[in-house]
Amino acid sequence: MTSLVTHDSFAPPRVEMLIVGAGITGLYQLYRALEAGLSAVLLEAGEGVGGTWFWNRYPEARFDSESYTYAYLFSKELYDEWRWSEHFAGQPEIERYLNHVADRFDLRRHIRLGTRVTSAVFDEKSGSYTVQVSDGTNYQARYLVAATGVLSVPYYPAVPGREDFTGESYHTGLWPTTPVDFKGKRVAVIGTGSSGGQIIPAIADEVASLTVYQRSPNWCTPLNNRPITEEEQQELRANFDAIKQTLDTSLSGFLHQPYDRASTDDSVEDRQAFYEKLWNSPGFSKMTANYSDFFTNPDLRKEFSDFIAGKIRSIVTDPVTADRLIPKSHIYAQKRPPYATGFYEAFNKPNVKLISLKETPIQKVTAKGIETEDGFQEFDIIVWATGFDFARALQRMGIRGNNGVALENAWKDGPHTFMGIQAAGFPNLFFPGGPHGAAANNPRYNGDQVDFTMELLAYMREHGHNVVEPSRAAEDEWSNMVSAMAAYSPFSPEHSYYFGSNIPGKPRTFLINPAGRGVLFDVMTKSRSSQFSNFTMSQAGHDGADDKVALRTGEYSL
Ligand code: NA7
Repeated sequence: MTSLVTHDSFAPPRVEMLIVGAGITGLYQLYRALEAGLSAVLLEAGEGVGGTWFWNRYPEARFDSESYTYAYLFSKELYDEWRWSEHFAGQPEIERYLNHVADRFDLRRHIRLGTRVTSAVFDEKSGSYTVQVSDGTNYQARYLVAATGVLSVPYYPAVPGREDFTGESYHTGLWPTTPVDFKGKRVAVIGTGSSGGQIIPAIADEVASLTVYQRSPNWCTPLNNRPITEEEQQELRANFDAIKQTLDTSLSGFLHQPYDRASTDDSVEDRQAFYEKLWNSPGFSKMTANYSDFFTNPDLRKEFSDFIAGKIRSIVTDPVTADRLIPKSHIYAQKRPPYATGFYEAFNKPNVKLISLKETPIQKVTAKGIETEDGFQEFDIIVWATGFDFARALQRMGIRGNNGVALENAWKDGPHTFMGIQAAGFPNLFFPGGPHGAAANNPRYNGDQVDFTMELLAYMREHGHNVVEPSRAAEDEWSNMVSAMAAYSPFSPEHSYYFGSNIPGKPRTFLINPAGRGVLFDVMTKSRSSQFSNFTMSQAGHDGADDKVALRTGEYSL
């Protein structure tokens, strides 16, 4: 086994790149680091690889981007040999895929599972991070890549008595690896976002009773999933180059073709027929292949919302329940919409009941169940499908940059970044897939960020640099762009977790890239062609050992 990291009784393990998080972005980063000849270790808190697709293993957790557009494109061999069974794969298949990738590219020996970072402090003299982890190991890392994701810190609302419940209690984002037996149980699901939208219809048939506690309804539309036929499998393989080209350049990172007509080009009747077509189309195409003025015309989004309201009324037989399931305070795309299968139909089952928390708020959770203003109900299982503290993971890792400044303090009013890749004052820290990043099909954006980082590091190596951070001017320009363009985003500061609106006390600031992939590409191109002039680079003194020398002489075996 190759020795990649130094380790003796005096020196901490030294590594050129330490990656945190074995999700889709972290695994890709590890692959690219090793390909470039860097010594690299990946630390993952979970007991398996997969990130989001390890933790969110609740029934019916699945992609709502097409499987082959969410998966890796860096290896044609990998693409050819992996046959996704469905257009939108379920969690078990996704987890198998990511494990296959870890094995296929011999990544596993660089991965430490069950290992959580507790602090990462930058040392200006050596130009490296000292990273402490939960098992007591202290790593010395030249580059620290936090591939910690944006939907990785589960949020539990502060409901009185939540911890008093003596039955089984689960958060969808922290689902156990041992199966949960729902059969014949009295179950409560709290939350009707994407996770609630998936788990509710999945368990409705087997439970004795299912009570859904909904605070705000969502514009949930059908995922329209189906198996990939043999003919489609062959097409997917035959068209790899064209598919890759589209996905590498598409502004949304999807294969969906934008529609070339504006809503004003069509009559009211034609628009209704078009909405019907969209209703039956896969996943996100309801947004990405909608009329060309979809994102700029709230009247159109209102009309599309009314169309969906009509669908809800036509599916849900009880008119009171149907009305409760129709959003009144936001229109389509002001919040990230869920795509699910059989969500509204589930409320027609005799054992499924909807409680509107707007009408009857939860008063407390007790040892046996949930009490609302309307009365008390006993449960065997409570499922918290209550979402995440978006992009929070990065700030709770104990990162300190220049002059010992904590990232948590530097970002107390919200993240400041350059391209969602780096922050001024935090040299050699990269956070692909973090705040100010992806705004549509995430892995495509996150991959752009990893690729750019590797180009930057290659340039530095060529020019004798080993410390890099963006200039304040570049960071300000990007962060000001994020704030200014947020006003043009369809997402609403009052309703969308992209503004942190779901977490009490969280600063209301836009957390993704509102200008999309086009602007990201432009800024990257300009940066490259100016020899990365919007970054400050330097060569830190070595603390007695060159990384490469350490690499060759190290005893620590992976
Ligand atoms: P979401 O989309 O943030 O949904 C969380 C749900 O939990 C949503 O319905 C919330 O209602 C509800 N919630 C939050 N706090 C409370 C309290 N205090 N009481 C009752 N209900 C509450 O998270 P998901 O896990 O479903 O999806 C996250 C992402 O995963 C999704 O966007 C995709 O990218 C995949 P609210 O709307 O805030 O009133």
